[in-house]
Amino acid sequence: MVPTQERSYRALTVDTVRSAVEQLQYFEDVEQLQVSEIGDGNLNYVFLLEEPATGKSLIVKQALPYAKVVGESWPLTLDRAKIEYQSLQKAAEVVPNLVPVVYHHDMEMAYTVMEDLSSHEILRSALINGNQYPNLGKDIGTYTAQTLFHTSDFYLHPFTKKALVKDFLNPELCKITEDLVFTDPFFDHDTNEISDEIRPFVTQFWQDEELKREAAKLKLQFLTEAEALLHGDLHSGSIFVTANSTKVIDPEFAFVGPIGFDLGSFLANLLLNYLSQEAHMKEKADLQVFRDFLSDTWKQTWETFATQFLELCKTKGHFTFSSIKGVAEEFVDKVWRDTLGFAGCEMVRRTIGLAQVADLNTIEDAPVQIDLKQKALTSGAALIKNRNEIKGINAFLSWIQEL
Ligand code: SR1
Ligand code: MG
Repeated sequence: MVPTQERSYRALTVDTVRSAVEQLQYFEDVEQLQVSEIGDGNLNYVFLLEEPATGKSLIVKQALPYAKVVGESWPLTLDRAKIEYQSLQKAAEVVPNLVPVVYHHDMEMAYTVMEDLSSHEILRSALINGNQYPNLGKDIGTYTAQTLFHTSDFYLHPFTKKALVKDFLNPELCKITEDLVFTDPFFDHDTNEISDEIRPFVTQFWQDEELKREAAKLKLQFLTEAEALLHGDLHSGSIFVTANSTKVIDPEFAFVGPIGFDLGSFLANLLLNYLSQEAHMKEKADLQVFRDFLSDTWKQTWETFATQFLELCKTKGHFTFSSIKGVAEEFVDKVWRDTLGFAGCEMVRRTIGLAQVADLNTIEDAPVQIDLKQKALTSGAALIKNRNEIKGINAFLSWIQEL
């Protein structure tokens, strides 16, 4: 039997995408829409549909049956579009102001119609340009605390929790992370992208047995610890910002996993930007101010997450032991250690693995870029190996000063 997906799926084009919004009766005249494909991610098509007469606009995001970043030789499940849609819906139950509004999802065609966030900027480019967002830490701390608590065993009935695990198995996208984050960058694998100039350093890096042992432990945690429904890919390319708005997008890697993975992904991308600013910021005084902003952002993220998560355990928790002193607190301490370790893995993968970051790769001065990539690898490895020794946010902020 032909699976439903294959029976009716067609890739949309700028000419056919109007059909995706016709039935919504959102626009006055779909024939008058201006359409452009604006996707710059690794996996999907993203169409922007604009109606000049009314000033209205929408986004149609469609999954392709392969990974766009590599091409048709890397087939990839269309199920990820449904996972993303369901994950956005779940997040909207608890943080509606921190995710885009979703108008429609078509399972067979694997597309979702959602709010146009063109008024926002992607956080990665905004940070590279040196822009500051005072609410960012509080918003990401709130997003993580609320989405993760409400999908964890601290809140859900065990039957509901297990149904959630089943609904969000997402094996193919998890496998991408298992390979690209937790395996390939620690070995000489052909998915890695390593220039000749940095290869001798990386070859040494791969000799570190302790690093590999600790990375293996983190990989096993990712494979086995079903703590809460994660975003699954919370880097600075998955966050849209304005001066007073933050929107988390793109949760197609969502699955029930270890909470520290979301926080660690966010932290790693702040740290990569922190390092890269040595090249992007021309004035030393500006560099210090901007790095202080990044450190403050992480402090606010962590403190907001920890405070809200513990408060939720106290006020809304259904886990019998939550009322016992220290149970929730020790869990949050464990999340802290995991966050540092996962951040280290994400730093390593974004430096030498597949899908690297513009923060480092747009540095034009080659020796400076190599030097900063080496620093990123060393810092990532230090986080992986020392995650149990950096105890708490203040110790971490001192550690950053040494970078
Ligand atoms: C083949 S997908 C490569 C990367 O893009 C996504 O953003 C994820 O981070 C994934 O690992
Ligand atoms: Mg993405």
